Amino acid sequence: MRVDVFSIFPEWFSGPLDASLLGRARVDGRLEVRIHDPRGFTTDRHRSVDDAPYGGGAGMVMAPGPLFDAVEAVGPPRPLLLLSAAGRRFDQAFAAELAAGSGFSLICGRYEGVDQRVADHLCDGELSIGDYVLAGGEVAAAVVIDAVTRLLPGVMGNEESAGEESFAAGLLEYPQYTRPPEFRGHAVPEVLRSGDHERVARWRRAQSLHRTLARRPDLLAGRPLSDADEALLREFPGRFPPTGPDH
Ligand code: JCQ
Repeated sequence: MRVDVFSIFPEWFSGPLDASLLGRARVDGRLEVRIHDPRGFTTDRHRSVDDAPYGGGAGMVMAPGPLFDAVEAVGPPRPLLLLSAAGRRFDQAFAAELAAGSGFSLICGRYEGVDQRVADHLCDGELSIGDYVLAGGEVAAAVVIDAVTRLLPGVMGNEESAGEESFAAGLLEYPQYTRPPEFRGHAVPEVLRSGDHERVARWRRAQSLHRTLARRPDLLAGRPLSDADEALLREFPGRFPPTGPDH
């Protein structure tokens, strides 16, 4: 998987891309990320990448020239996507689409925005990671690269987890526990220590369903539960437990 990123803060990526899963994927040759600085494609004495907005108003706008020049010089893999709160919402389905291809590219905006001609005549689309405003697209680019990379073949150490996730696709995860069996008076649910793997699997799915119904009913909207899932909720009627600090 090849990912090209256009950012005026290329040094920002050295931490996120070197650590943990992304760092290992790159060392293993499953992911290649190239960061390009549009400033390197400026021609003026001050190497400016931004300018005042036409029509007036506060702040600065990223100029089209350096971004067009950088993209045309590099020939990055497509689709080329602009990170922007005005874009199509990034989700797991789109992460899977990108992971199924051989590469994609991202443009990180900064300042008050990016000249509209970049979105209209250079990029293939605009991508949002959520309804909040970021100081720049770098954080959003790291989110997209992370979500795509963990879907690449051979990247996750545990290949089983991918299949388990698809079984529970569209539901929230069930709660996980590890040792000790009792911590500050709070016990691990008995079923998880029972050794009954079939019952554990049913309990986990019931917990995923309870959690999703309570916290993210929008994920189930329009799709009624199957008879089997209704039966699981009757077998394990406990609502997802309330959480809160002990103090
Ligand atoms: C992405 N949700 C929020 C920052 C300007 C396109 O112009 C700009 C883009 C950004 C970064 O993107 C976001 C964002 N998803 O803010 C400034």
